[in-house]
Amino acid sequence: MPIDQFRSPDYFALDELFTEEQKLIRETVRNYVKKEISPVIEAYAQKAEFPEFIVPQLGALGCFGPTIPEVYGGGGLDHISYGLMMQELERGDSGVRSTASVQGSLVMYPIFAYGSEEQKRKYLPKLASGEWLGCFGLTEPDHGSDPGGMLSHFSEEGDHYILNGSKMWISNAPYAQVAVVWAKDDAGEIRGLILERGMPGFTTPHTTGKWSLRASATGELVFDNVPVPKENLLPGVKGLKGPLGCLTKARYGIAWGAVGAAMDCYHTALQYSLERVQFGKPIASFQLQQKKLAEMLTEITKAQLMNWRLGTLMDNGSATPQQVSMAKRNACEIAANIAREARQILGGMGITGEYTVMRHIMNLESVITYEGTHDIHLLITGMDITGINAFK
Ligand code: TGC
Ligand code: FAD
Repeated sequence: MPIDQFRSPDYFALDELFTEEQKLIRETVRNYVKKEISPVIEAYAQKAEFPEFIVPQLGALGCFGPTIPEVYGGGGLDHISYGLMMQELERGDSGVRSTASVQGSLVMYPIFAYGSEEQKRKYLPKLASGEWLGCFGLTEPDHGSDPGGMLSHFSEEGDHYILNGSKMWISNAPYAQVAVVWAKDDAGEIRGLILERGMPGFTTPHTTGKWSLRASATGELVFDNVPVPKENLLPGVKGLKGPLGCLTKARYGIAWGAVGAAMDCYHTALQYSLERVQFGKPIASFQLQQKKLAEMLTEITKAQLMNWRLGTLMDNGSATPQQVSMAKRNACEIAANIAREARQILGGMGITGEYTVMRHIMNLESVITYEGTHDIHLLITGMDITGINAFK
């Protein structure tokens, strides 16, 4: 792959809205991606291998739990900084951002928001540093968009619970030491449990054959009469709002991340179109190619502005989950469209691993589906504006 010479499009001078600290954080993660991720990620994706070496590196960089307070090993940062980190990681590869999203928003966040003080002290620092990798088990074979119907179940037995059931499509699962798992108790209430690798009856089979997110490890979680100590129950939440609250945090990160992938595709297509000569001229001089590039930049700019505003709302505590759904859905849609247009600008070269675009296209097929599908986020917006639930 050519050397990563990414330059960020900033057509509406958004940099003026970021603090010096936010810009420094962005540059640090961008430089990390250029140095450590871009040179090797295509090979990992081609081999469908998880680059395990990134876990301690992302921890050292502060990409795990950037908004969690420092006392628990987090970064104590604002949401714009968190968003910029996710943007830069996904600019490199959606799978790398996925690793960070799951660890920070879906494993550390529920332990921070719903966990006991002992649980926070035991798990958060090791997860923040990347000493431990975590995963989040909500989706089941028969319950994806409708997680409220989950079948995983636990019952009390003496000083512990016995957990049975299974989860599928779980990012990080094959490598995780810790799993935050959502299951129903005897009263049918959804609760969160912290599982650790090595608990009897707990296995994490690897999911193979993916054409998307190939550099991210995906697996199942299988619970066969797993004894879970009672102190591993998250005491602070009951019901579907527990996992959905974590998803709001993670979907926000995806809104920024998908724009990062779009920015990379735009940058690649612009450079290529200026260098590639056909009919005696750079292809950038043809109106059809300029239309593609101009529309890409317009959509990136709109999405950047939406993310920035959403970040400020997250920081003042007034962002709604529905606003997050709109931003996640919009970012995934524009990124998927931009990636496809960029691939066309690259002609035949666009399908090769010489360039990042085809990998982004394939990755975005997962990003547009996980953490709530494109349809589900549209229905969330529809319900918010009409007051009518069209899910059921
Ligand atoms: P519903 O009755 O609407 O809601 C149940 C309770 O939850 C509350 N709530 C939320 N709370 C916080 N944040 C949100 N985003 C929330 N959305 C809803 C709601 O107020 C209610 O609270 P309460 O107090 O009344 O009990 O639930 P429903 O069963 O009708 O389902 C609604 C629906 C379809 C929107 C929801 O279930 C949904 O979002 N489905 C999509 C499932 C999903 O996103 N799964 C993601 C799995 S994890 C994943 O994909 C990780 S990939 C990570 C990576 O690799 O990057
Ligand atoms: P389904 O829910 O079966 O949906 C199939 C289609 O039906 C979709 O187009 C959907 O939009 C549509 N549909 C469903 N309901 C409705 C409705 N009411 N109205 C209109 N259309 C509807 N999950 C985790 O818990 N943890 C993870 O770490 C995780 N990582 C993932 C990693 C990858 C690579 C992938 C692909 C998935 C991951 N997921 C994870 C699962 C992901 O969240 C689900 O795939 C997603 O929520 C959709 O569920 P489903 O695949 O069962 O599709």
